[in-house]
Amino acid sequence: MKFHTGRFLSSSRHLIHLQNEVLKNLRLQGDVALNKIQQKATIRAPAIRNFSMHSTAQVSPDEIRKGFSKAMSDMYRDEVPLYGALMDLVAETNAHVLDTQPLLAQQLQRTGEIQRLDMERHGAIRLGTATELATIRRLFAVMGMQPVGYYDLTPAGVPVHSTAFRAVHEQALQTSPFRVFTSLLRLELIENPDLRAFAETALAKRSIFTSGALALIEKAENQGGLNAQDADEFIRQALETFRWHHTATVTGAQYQQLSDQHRLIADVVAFKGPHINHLTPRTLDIDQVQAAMPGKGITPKAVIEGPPRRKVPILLRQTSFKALDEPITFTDQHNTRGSHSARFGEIEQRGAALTPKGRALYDRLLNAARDELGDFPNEGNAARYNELMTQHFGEFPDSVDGMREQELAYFRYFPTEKGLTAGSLTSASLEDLLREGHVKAEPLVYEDFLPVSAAGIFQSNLGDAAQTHYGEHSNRQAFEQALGRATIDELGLYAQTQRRSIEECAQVLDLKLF
Ligand code: OOG
Ligand code: NI
Repeated sequence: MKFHTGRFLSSSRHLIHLQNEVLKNLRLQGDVALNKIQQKATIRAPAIRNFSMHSTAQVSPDEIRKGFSKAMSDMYRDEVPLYGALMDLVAETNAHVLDTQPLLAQQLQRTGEIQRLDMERHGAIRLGTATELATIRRLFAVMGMQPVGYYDLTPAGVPVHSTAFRAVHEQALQTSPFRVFTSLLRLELIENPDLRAFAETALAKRSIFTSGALALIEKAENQGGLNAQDADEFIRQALETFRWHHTATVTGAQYQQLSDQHRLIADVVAFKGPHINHLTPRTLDIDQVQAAMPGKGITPKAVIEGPPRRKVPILLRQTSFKALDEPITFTDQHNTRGSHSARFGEIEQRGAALTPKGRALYDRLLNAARDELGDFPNEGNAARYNELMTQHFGEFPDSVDGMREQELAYFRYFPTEKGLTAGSLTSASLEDLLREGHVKAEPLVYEDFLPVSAAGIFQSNLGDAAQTHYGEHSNRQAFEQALGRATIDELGLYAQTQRRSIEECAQVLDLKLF
């Protein structure tokens, strides 16, 4: 491998030097420094972004996303108090984990993840039409979010397919890791032609974006960005699309018909807009939070989705609490008499992104455990499911070295102090550098979602009526046509981040790597 010295690399080299200076100081100051970092991370997230105060220059999409994520969180906390309770519990647990696991705290400092921990959250929405999906793609692009991955949920009886809008570069993710799991309803799966026609008409009538949001999306596209004042206004206008509405757009009987077909269809078709249905904070120990939830009046679902507990976490583990019954007024009622449940709570713990080989192993072990269980995991078989998962995942190496040697995960490489002060290196292989302790490998965090887990989260909120079987196959092409562009392959993104970190190591250590 050969490296070029470019402007980008030399400035990132400077940055890494700075980071390492900071790290050196941190190590000296220990826990005190850690507390400072946490405080700083909290202080840095302002209550309401007000870009107008700064300048007339364009605001970076990453800053707009950061502001939007905060505004969304504030709105959701106001509307769903249990979300606030969950956030507090996660913050408490994370602080405890950082206090009691200094090695983990150091690792999070090295990778910079500690600065994004408090900002970390993902949400989800469900859309009804191709136009809505194409427009939301443009809206998210203003905030530097692109569609990553394609998820087909129909094998699990959920009539949607989805993508995740998120930032794609590690530096952008560092500013704000906000993601939105975005699903498109597959109306073609409604068998009853009258009901399908009704759903199509209802969706065609609604307009889920404010005219202000549409105008600012266009302005951003034409100008290549937004100035401070426009960015503030954009956040306010964009937020409206995700708001909860207490009134439905259909009669009680129509709602019932849609719901009888599939509760998810009613959730999309019967409302003015695609209300955000959850916002998920990231915890450092999901088992601890799961165990503490009942004590806070929150009832979690029976099993944690994703891989079992491990020393080196991989991919994504998630658990949720059931959607709340909320009062709704239908068009033929004057008072609030109906109810609808859509909004729920969820927490996640993120681990290493897996290579195609690692992912194939994960899928094989997960399928084996589920096949042996012979049923969807539920309250009745949860203990057995956990046992089977632990048993089958025994085959998955549970150490950084083991995962590296077998090329099961992606890593980021960081120069160590020893490497920085070594001085006399001229050329080396990555393996040499690792062996000599000049470079350290840290698992690259998984930024995406898992289809089987997503199906489990959907199911836990939909109840038994949702166990429909759809004959149709996955239709990525139709999804991308509706979206107006191809979805990005997440594995390529991880490989690029890994490669950039190796190049930066070579630059900082003034090395030619081979
Ligand atoms: C999305 C469910 C999937 C996740 O984290 O996998 C999800 C939805 O219910 O709309 O949130
Ligand atoms: Ni989620």
